[in-house]
Amino acid sequence: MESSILRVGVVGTGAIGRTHIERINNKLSGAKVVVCADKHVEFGKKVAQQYGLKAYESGAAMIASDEVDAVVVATLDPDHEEYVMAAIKAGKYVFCEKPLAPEASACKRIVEAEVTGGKQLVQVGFMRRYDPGYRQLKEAVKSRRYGEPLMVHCAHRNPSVPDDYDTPMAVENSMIHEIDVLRWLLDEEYATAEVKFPRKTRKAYENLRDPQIMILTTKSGIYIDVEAFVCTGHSYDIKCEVCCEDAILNLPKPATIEILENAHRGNDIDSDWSTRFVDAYNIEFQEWIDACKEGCVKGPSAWDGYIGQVTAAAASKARDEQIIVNIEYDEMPQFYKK
Ligand code: ISE
Repeated sequence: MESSILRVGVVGTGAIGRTHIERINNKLSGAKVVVCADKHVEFGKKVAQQYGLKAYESGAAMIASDEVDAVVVATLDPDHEEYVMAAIKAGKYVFCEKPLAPEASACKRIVEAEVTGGKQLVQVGFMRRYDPGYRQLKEAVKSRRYGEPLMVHCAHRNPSVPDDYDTPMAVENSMIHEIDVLRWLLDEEYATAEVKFPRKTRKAYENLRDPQIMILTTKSGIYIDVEAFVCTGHSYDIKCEVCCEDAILNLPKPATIEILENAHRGNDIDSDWSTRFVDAYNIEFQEWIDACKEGCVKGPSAWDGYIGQVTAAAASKARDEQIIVNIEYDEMPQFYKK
């Protein structure tokens, strides 16, 4: 496998699926998307034609086919489980967009199927772990050169969100990124979750409480606050400040030129996540391709996907009942211990 091309099948050809097809086929090395499938069969066929791929009418048939070495799942969230399970059954590496599945119980079924199958095959698309800035931050925290981390202050601000985005999605669709990346950054499990509602912005839809603040604590007592403000109307802005005993560590902003015009000094900033995290996506997929060819999974595992959903469920309960929820995880199977 090492020198040959990894043949990838993509199931789910919506916007994110198509960016993954373009990325793998035009920017990265060592793999090619050769086939695709979509529940909306005619749409899938159109996408296949546009990118010069073979279309399958069924995702399951595509995954089982000899034409595919590895699978990317980019369908709607409720369909992730079905296709990830099919890939495990076929013994193929599978990259599944976040979340692994909307319910923690479905993530648990995936974990159990993978453990029973005896080989780690699943990677979850938590791309922030690949952002060069978060990687620098992790190195700095891990070195303990600045003392123990005590508090983390984060912001997750979107200029706007689609009109089906509602109150639960702030945790389940947006802050799920912080839930994963902070656990990885601090190398610790969470203990409690709480969600507060500040005054609602006039820009939010009726079904959306915006902004929200999620408060997490870790087992060692680190205190984390994450502001999700998804209808700012002006910018995409991601912040992460780690207060350690001896220094404050800040997530670097992507570098852009400084512009002086009309008696104003400023910098262009990203207007959404697809440009802000483009390097993270490229690095994530290149490392996934390389690992598949080496015969292993190095990125966020099915277990990380399960932990993310258990934490999100606790934060959702905390939000709905306006209480502090203790977070309980199952014991990590030996299989995932590195
Ligand atoms: C979106 O689904 C993403 O995954 C983006 O990374 C995130 O910033 C945004 O808030 C979500 O809606």
